[in-house]
Amino acid sequence: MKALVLGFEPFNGDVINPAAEAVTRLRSALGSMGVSGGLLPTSFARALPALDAAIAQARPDIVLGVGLAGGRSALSLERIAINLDEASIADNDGAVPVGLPIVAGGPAAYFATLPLRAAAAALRAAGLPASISNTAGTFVCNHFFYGLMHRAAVQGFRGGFLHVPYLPQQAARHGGAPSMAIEHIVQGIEIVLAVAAERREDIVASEGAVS
Ligand code: PCA
Repeated sequence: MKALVLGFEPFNGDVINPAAEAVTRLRSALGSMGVSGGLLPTSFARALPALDAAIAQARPDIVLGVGLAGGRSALSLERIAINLDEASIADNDGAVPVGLPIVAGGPAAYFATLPLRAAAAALRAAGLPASISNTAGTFVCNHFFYGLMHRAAVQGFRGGFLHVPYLPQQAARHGGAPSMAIEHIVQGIEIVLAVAAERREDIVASEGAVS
């Protein structure tokens, strides 16, 4: 079993992104699962080509994208990626796409194929705030997540996306915003991977069956 974890670089003028910080701190193996990490440009044009290059190199069974959702208080397991780019800020190339499909003629949405409820339960059992989110937004993270699941459906690997809170040093600049220490974000990613290595997705087939 091989996992590939890709984290987004800083964006919107910030100099740090907890997602990028976390992927460089992951252990290279979790039990029998090999883990490789990589960075993603926060760019509508370049994020999916970077994904393709990383997949070609790592040949993963599981791909987890990680991005910042500033303002959220918990590790957010994203359930659904939608076929829409609708930016309200510029990406790192200055692009602000509005009302555009990600894959013309593609399905409206894809579900993550990781065991989200089991992962959320495991995160909470470890003392980490966690929730399942039903929107990854319509910026670069959703764009990447949709492209990831489109590829997963064709290529046969499993995929998902985790949004993480601000780091404390970022929250200090955004008065009152919630934050999470980098150690806890890293621990959370590793828990999600470990649960995903053990069990299949929990939508449809085993609805409600997390034990
Ligand atoms: N978060 C943004 C893009 C990059 C990132 O880390 C998002 O949620 O779309």
